[in-house]
Amino acid sequence: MSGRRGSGLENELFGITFANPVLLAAGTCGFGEELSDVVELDRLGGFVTKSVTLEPRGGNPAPRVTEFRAGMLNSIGLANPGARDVLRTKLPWLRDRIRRARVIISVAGHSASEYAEVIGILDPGEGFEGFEVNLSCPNDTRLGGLPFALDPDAAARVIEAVRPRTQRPLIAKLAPNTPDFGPVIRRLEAAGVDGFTLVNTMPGLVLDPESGRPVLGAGPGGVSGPALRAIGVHAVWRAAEYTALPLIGVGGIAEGEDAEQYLMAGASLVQIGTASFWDPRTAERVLKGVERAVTRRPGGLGTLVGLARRSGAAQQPDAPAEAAVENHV
Ligand code: RRO
Repeated sequence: MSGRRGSGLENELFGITFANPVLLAAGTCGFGEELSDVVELDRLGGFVTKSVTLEPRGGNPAPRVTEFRAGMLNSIGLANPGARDVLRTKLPWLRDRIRRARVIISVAGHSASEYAEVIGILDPGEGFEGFEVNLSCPNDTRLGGLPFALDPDAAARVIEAVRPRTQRPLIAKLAPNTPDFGPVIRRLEAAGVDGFTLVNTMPGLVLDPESGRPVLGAGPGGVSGPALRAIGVHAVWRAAEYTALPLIGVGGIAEGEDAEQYLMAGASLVQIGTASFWDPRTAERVLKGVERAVTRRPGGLGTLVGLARRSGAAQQPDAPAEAAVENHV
């Protein structure tokens, strides 16, 4: 069975043991319960919940999702029941029903203090291991401004505000359209994050050719699916130049070899998003592919993680001297 002890797929990161490196991405599996009839969640390394805000949010006007040839565009608008309801109704289900998969709660907000309040409410709950701090939602930017992840000072203020509220791991989710990952990674590391997820969706727009109007009710949205894969792999590869903290790769993974690219670029875990909507068994298929790739290599998962960087192919003329590449396996 995938992920059994000695399978070579186990991975200890942030003080948590993941049975295998394949997780479901935030926003694609609700709070677990919604998917539990179609996906055997405990076969996976884990999953990340929908982002939780302080107050309940109804989300953006329909349609919220549309497909195009290279992927999907969404503008859900952070629809979620709010932190207090998640504590009361979602966490107990996770505590009672999830045995082996590691659960990460995604959190979001409009201000540093809102993130801190959300984490303050959820932290005493049970049934999860850590927080993914969503600093990069393209559809719900900090009031009147950029997503936090595109403003290293603002992003650091969020982590500084939440760090004292929890001892659990904090994983910052970054944006694909970050011009240079160095500044934001350095600031967030100094503020106390434990790792990074790369990447959120890419801002995009699909217009109806007849009317000339945006197809989505909210107008623009976030691009995911195959169109995002090369962008995400590149982001992980770049980020690994700046940090030795664990990286989680997400964007356009549908097959084992897509996940392998992320691992080779320097990710220790991967998340499956859009492809699960098209086939809920995608994550299990990706896991089987990764298992085959790991079995082919005598050193297990450790030989895959960061392989592209160790091969020398990643050497850039502008790579920082202190470039940090470590295997988190
Ligand atoms: O809810 C959304 O519209 C949404 C979020 Br919070 C996010 O982080 N990324 C995305 O593509 N959509």
